[in-house]
Amino acid sequence: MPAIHRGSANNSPACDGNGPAPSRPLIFVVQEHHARHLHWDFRLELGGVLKSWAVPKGPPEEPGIKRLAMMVEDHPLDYADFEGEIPAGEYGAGAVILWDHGTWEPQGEKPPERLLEEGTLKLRLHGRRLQGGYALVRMKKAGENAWLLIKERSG
Ligand SMILES: [Mn+2]
Repeated sequence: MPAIHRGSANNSPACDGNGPAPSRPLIFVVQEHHARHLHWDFRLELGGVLKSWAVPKGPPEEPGIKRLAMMVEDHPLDYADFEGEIPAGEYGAGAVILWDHGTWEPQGEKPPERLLEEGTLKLRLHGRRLQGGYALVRMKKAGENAWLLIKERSG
């Protein structure tokens, strides 16, 4: 078993137990998905996966607008640059178009994983289309998976 060094010469930030944070910015993508019902898949890199929401009307671009966002299963990170045709007969069959991509920053003092568990995550997006302050807020009365994706008025 390898020794774990905790010497005082180690000035790196305290480990929070969630593994090392990536040394590059976190990525986000939005994929326009022409499945049986057109929707946009909003995906945020977090904890080595893409946390994912299906947004039937697309992510808001104007301040103050809220859109229903249904949380779906995590996707692997390497799905972030997928574009193309999901074959007929497979789940989600139809064209997938990369609608936006960029980086994002969680806001707030607590780890973003915890904020998601609690049901309110504020973030800043740096994409080609989506820019500035957003919030993801779980709708408690509408079922476990229903969230709102909100473009905030300030920034
Ligand atoms: Mn989809």
